[in-house]
Amino acid sequence: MSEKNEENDNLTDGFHLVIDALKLNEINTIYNVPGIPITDLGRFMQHAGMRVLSFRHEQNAGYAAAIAGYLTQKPGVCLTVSAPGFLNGLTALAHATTNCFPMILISGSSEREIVDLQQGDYEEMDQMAIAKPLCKAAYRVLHAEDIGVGIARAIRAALSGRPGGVYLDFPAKLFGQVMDANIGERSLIKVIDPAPQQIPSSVSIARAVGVIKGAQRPLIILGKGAAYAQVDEKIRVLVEKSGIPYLPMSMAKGILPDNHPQSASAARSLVLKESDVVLMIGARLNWLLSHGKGKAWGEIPKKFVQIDIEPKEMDSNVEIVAPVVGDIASSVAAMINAMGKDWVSPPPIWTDAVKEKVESNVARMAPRLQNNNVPMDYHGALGALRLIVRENPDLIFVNEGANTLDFARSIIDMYKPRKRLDVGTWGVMGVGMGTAIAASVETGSPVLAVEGDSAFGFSGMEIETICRYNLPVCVVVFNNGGIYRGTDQNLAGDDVATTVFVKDARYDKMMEAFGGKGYNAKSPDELSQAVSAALASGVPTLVNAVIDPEAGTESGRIGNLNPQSIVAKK
Ligand code: OXT
Ligand code: ADP
Ligand code: MG
Repeated sequence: MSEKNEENDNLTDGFHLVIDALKLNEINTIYNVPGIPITDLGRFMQHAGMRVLSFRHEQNAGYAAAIAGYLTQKPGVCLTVSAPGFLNGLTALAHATTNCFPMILISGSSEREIVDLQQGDYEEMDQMAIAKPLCKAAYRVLHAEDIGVGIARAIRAALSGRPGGVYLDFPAKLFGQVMDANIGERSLIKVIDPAPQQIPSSVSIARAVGVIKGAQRPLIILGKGAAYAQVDEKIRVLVEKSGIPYLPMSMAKGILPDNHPQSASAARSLVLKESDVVLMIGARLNWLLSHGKGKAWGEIPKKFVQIDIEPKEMDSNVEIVAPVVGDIASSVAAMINAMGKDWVSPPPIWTDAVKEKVESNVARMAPRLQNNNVPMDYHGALGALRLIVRENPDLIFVNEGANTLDFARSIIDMYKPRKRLDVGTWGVMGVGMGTAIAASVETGSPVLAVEGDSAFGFSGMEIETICRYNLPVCVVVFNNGGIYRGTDQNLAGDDVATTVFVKDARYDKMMEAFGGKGYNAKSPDELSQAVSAALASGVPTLVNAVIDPEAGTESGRIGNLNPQSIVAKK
């Protein structure tokens, strides 16, 4: 049991029951911003040996919790105060749910009696009603004896089936409620088997293998669900045994090393267009895959096979001819079995065509990555970082921005699973520092966060948090002076254009303000030296990488999603 006042040894209260319930379920790290009514909870948690990381803004604490869930397969917990703190954390809860990351947002709240009568309590808000549509499940606990149940339900809801975000509402009064310590202890629940195996039916496996066997130009797409599942070896065996080219989605890069001979990353357009059978593993046919139809997928009719734990995902955009509903570990193992000993690899005419395209795209890009231009362009800067990541395959690469994101995704090869963490399904700017902090805290690995200057601004104040906990995080700000570019002009007034920032800003000085090390890099060589020194130092660092303000394009590679105005074209 956690520490309590000795005089009240036979009593416990809401504060301590929350702590004991979390610890019983091996949740020992909390991402929070303190305040009424949860300040003491954080203090008691620290007393009880939990790691409580305090952030400067709840949204960043929430993004940290979300990615912690992804990395550990345990729900990451974000703890906030009521109404405004809760709302600040809510974006991250929705982000976790959207990305299928297990997370629990615990928020203190005002008194029910006053909230429900709308009598204007301190930070009054019906938080649970607001959270409900944005998460997998939402629960409120009113009585201390129900804390164990509330936390158990939250853990199970976050982890079982398709993982996601859960909201737990703890009204202020709950924390002070007192009860007999023994009864309290007995009320706690250790969740047994929170993410049970979901074995796919043998019929579905036979159907899936049959469809793939008949393919002339098969393709495997690996998504971040496959990375989350932590069955990297099984996936390697499936891919290699099948002989089928595979395309990793952004955060699935590294499940197999990006230099794997079957990787079709550098032939993305070709394999989407030319394939005839596509096996999706833990990836959804959402906007990132053009919904499985249209120009990106070309003229050749496709047959989609999909492995996913969520039955409702099937047929969400196009027909899935062979749905395999099951967890990835069980499904991939069953597929390998069903492929048998005499599996024949796809025709070389297909695999050779993919390889040729990969080689020609890689060769075309190679010289651009070696340029030492000043000011730097994206290729020169990322060409330098690419080598550093290759030499340090264990570092975690955090990435956000538009051009900074899109160029890095294709240029920086990943060699190990779950090492690339980025903006996810929604393309959210602001995940950067929370993600970097949690990645460091949860894994102990060094972190390299490559950030557009706009993207960095969303969570930049958390570099104080990075310094406070002395985390080995190196932030590289790709400073092109704006969103997409730093060259836009407002032709109609004195204000600068909407996408443009202060010129020649020195983000490295921000890091120095909090005791970290700052570097300013104007060329790829300087960038390489700065990042190498920064990583070697093992302390918080920030490199201001001066990027040509003209180098980017509007919205990076997704400019096609911008609506066009006929009026503006006049
Ligand atoms: O096959 P083809 O020929 O097509 O070529 C492909 C690959 O085969 C090839 N390739 C390679 N070639 C050679 N070698 C190698 N190794 C190799 N690997 C691949 O390269 C191409 C491209 O490959 P890729 O990337 O796989 O393919 P593609 O077609 O790009 O993939 C499609 C997608 C959709 C899967 C992919 O594009 C993708 O994942 N996109 C994600 C995009 C995304 O999420 N963007 C972020 C949002 S943008 C925008 O919304 C921004 N905002 C608004 C905003 C947001 N987002 N959030 C919030 C809270 N508020 C506001 C803002 C404010 S971005 C932004 C800030 C931007 O400014 P910054 O300063 O931060 O950043 P800068 O732009 O740098 O200034
Ligand atoms: P990406 O963006 O990389 O394509 P998505 O987030 O769209 O990936 O898809 C991930 C998918 O993985 C979701 O549909 C989710 O239900 C599924 N998933 C997550 N974990 C598992 C698992 N253990 N077994 C099977 N499917 C899973
Ligand atoms: Mg920028």
